Amino acid sequence: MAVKDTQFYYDIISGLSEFPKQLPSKYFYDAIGDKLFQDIMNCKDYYLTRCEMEILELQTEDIIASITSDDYFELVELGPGDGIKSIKLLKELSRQKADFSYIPIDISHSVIDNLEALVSDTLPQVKTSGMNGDYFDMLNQLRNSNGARRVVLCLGGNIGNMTLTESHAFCEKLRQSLSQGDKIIFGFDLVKNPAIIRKAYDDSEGITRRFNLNLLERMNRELGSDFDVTNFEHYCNYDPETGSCKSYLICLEDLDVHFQDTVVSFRENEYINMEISQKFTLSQIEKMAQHTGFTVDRTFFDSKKWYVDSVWEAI
Ligand code: AVI
Repeated sequence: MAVKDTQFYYDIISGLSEFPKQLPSKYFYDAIGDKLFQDIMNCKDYYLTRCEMEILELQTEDIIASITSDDYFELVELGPGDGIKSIKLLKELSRQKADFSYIPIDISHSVIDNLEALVSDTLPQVKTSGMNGDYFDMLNQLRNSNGARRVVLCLGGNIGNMTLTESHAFCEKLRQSLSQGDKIIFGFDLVKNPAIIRKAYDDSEGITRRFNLNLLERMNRELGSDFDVTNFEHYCNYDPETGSCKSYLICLEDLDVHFQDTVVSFRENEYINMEISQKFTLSQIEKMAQHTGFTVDRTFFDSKKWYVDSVWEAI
């Protein structure tokens, strides 16, 4: 397929034609971006992963108790990543001999293949069948297949990468794909000291900076553009009034970037909107559940109360 006919090219050119310019953060994750994101998760300034791991490790039994009953259920994970978090729940479920199947859903074939291999190596007794594609298409397919009760995992704080309006719409759509009594476990990063949040997205090792710049390099690799990344600087700002942490790339001088015959012009100090990482209060979480057809069953905090895994039930 010609580069110009790809969704990637279309989304990039559309985003760079807007004012202010923006790039969809889902494109951060090529092979290099995946590796950089792993490094972010392991770096000392990025606390989200450690907080959620602590919750899943220390409160596994209570979490499992909040989602299981005697009936068979499907544990559906949206965007499972390397599965390292969900494996903790799978281990406990299988220790308790729970009657369930694990269904990870991701747009990426390699994520699903790797995860299926990992689960069959470490927990061969867990019935796993991954699905490739759009979350909602796959959830609707499942709903129409056997009517089993469903527990959906949305871990990692990924919901924060949407604006509040988008996350609200996402939860409404999720509710439409579920049935009464189905559950979700949502990971939310909470509001906290602004300096701690800002540091997580502007880490002292410069990994997040490289993660953002990698998207420009990815465009050069895959779309044949000629970004000189030394002309761009990573900038991030956390606004305690709105709870949103936004990252930008700032262009340091007037310049033209070529995508074959298409030219995108940048002015000195012009910014590209790269990513939003929304932080939540407990009452925002409660209201979002209420307004989208759910009730909050349980809230599991880490020891610092920086992050929650919130268990919702569809009503
Ligand atoms: C995937 N997501 C929850 C991360 C976050 O915290 O917003 C993505 C990220 N971007 C920069 N650092 C981490």
